Amino acid sequence: MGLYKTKEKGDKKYILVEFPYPSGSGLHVGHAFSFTGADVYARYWRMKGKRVLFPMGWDAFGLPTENYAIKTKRAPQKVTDENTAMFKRQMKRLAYSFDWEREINTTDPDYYKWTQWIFIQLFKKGLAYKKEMPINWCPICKTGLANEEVIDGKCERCGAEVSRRNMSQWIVKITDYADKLISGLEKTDFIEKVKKAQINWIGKSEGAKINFQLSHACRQAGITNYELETKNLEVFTTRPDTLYGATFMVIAPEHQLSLDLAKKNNEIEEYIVRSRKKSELERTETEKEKIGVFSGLYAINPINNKKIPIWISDFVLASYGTGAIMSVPAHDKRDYAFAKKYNLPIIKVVDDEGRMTNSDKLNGMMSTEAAKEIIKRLTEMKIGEKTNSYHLRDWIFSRQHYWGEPIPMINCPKCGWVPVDEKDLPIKLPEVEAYQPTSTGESPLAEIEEFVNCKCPVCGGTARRETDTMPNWAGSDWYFLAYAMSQKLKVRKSKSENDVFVDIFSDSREELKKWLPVDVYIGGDEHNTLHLLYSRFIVNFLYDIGVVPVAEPYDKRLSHGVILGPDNQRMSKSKGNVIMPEVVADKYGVDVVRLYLMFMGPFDGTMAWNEKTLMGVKRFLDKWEKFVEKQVTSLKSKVESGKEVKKIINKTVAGVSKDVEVFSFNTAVAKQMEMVNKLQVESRKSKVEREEIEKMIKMLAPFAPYLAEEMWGLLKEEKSVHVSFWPEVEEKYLKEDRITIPVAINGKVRGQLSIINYQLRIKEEIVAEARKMPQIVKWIEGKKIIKEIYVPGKMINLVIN
Ligand code: ANZ
Ligand code: ZN
Repeated sequence: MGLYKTKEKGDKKYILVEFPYPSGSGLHVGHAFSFTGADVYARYWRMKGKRVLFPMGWDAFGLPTENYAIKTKRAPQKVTDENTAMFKRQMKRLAYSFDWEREINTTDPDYYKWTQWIFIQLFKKGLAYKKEMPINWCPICKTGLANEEVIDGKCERCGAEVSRRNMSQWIVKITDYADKLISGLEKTDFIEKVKKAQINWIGKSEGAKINFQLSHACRQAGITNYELETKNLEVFTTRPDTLYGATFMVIAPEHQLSLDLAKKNNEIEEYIVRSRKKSELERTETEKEKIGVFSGLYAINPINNKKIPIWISDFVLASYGTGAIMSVPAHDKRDYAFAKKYNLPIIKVVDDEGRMTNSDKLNGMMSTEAAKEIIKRLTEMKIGEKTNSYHLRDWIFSRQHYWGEPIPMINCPKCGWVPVDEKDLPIKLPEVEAYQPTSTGESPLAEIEEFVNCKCPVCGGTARRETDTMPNWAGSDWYFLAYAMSQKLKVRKSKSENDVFVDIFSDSREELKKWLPVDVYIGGDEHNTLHLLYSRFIVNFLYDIGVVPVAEPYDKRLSHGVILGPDNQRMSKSKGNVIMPEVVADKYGVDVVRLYLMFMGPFDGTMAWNEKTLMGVKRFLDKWEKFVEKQVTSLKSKVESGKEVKKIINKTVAGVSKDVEVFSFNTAVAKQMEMVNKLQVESRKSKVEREEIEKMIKMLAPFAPYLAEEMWGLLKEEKSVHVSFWPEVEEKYLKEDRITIPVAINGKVRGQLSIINYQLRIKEEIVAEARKMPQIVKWIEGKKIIKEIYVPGKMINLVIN
């Protein structure tokens, strides 16, 4: 018992694998694949004497459980409890060596108390604010939908066309951390693909802001009576060098100027209404035809004082840059399409050599230089400056759903939005009768008066509680911190509810220092953008407010591969090609499942399930067992292995160690297969001594823990093989073998070839080396080689005519 409890001493190794969403259908083979890889890795380092932290928990808030609860009228917490119990049983069955004492669950109030606490800290630092934002709205279900619930623009539940609707939402200002989230990557050891995913998602563009004055002339032309809030138009451009080519401007339909104009202009108003229905993706697709309306206004291009028309079109997004652009149709595809459609002038300002043209005094200058020059001039005139823009958006943090963490905020008529007093955390989810959102799109919490009505923590007056809950990402933002602090979380739990508030983070300072950062984080490609970014942001933030000792939570990030069904298709219930690891384990045993998963291909590969290979793995385990059993029984008298046996085993230990350390589990298994084959031949001549048998068993232990333990038992060891130490490699057996063999032409010896490790090499390689020897080249040059004979380790004979 307690074999895998986290040790207190030694070098730390924090091995994290993404915690699952405990769905009703149980652990699937994708889980089993990544968990087995992580488990082999954890077991290996534990045997190497490291202080390994290898925890597991449940990311259990979210829609599938809520939808199931709505359908079956059961409490989501009950459903979650059942599902986690099933997952846990299945994980234990598959022999994953998690430290269950550190298990956490995001839906446990003692856990989400801290998810709420983190939100309050964000609010206190000005990083959470409330704002009207469009949400997906299903007019039939009368409910807001998460993006995941919108499939091809339709409601996942009823199939109705989803529209957009404005609702007041909590927004978290992740954009304040855009630069840090890019530069912080330098401190990490993520694989390149993951770093790229992070950088692309943040999408930093370097460019300039330029201010265009609205033309007075145009305002006199009949529209002066409009009370325009905007007197000038600021744009963001990545190409300030093309300013001479800006022949018109385009503003987003949601831009303040568009909204002002719409008050008096039906055409514009209609256009805005139509655009609202479209998704951003639809709006920005380059292939789609660009349609717009003329605003009736003109602006002045500050570089040449030319009057240019201002158009309204939805290919310009309100949420990026300034929501307005200067259009340079000669150098931008979308602008070009728009100019063609509406017959607007196109002026080329950079030639094919990258030199300026049609740009007055800048003509002939390289465009990169011109960009600097233009920014300099605009800055002097105080109408522009160098700036960056980020595609990353602030994070919409509100969900109008039941099954999530209540956002711990209170709206007071006198004080506005104020956070819940920290002493009152957690704000627990109240029990409700029905779990679907209300007809106004609010969460069902809005209908529970006892929940909603509260006292303002600042002035004591009557106030109303926020009824939105947090997004699914919130609980997984900091769970790896919770594992490290789990003992403290538990202590809190055992204390009475109205206990004084104790800041668990400062209470766990030592634990956090002891374990962070996570050394290796294993997860799926699908989480390489959002989850990784959100959790990195939260930890960066917690670091800034002095709560955690590191800014970057993860050192290495690794993505595991995907397992397809036997038909080479993605597994899905509808295709009927789903493999359940538990079912396979029932049939062939846990060790076979584990070893097969590790052997089937590279850890980051995409592989189809293959019953034949699985049977091959099973045969190997049988062979391995028979071999080891036989050797153990012949151990009665003291035996000593021959040198060849020692060489084979020590080389395998060296190879397997290296492979496991770089997550090359399939080759680590292949090496053990090859080892048994060689030993079967060798053992006819020589015995295998106890020490070497131990090595074999230990090497298999991380992969096939049951069989290894059983064979270990035959050796009458007192303690489990799983607390033994990983075998040492005896270097002397790793030395390269070098032999010299004669090379003959038509039977006559013409030279001597020296070969390294001949046992490990194939005929073709060795013959190729012989053919390159100068003494041999002079005999075979221009001749045809009819036959190549190689007697392994003995000689080569080339037959020519
Ligand atoms: C003039 C120009 C000339 C531009 C040229 C590009 C090429 P990225 O790289 O994505 O940052 N833009 C700016 N704000 C926009 C918005 N809210 N919606 C749609 N487009 C917007 O793109 C920046 C470029 O996209 C900006 O530079 C602007 O067009 C456009 F030859 O300005 B450019
Ligand atoms: Zn108040």
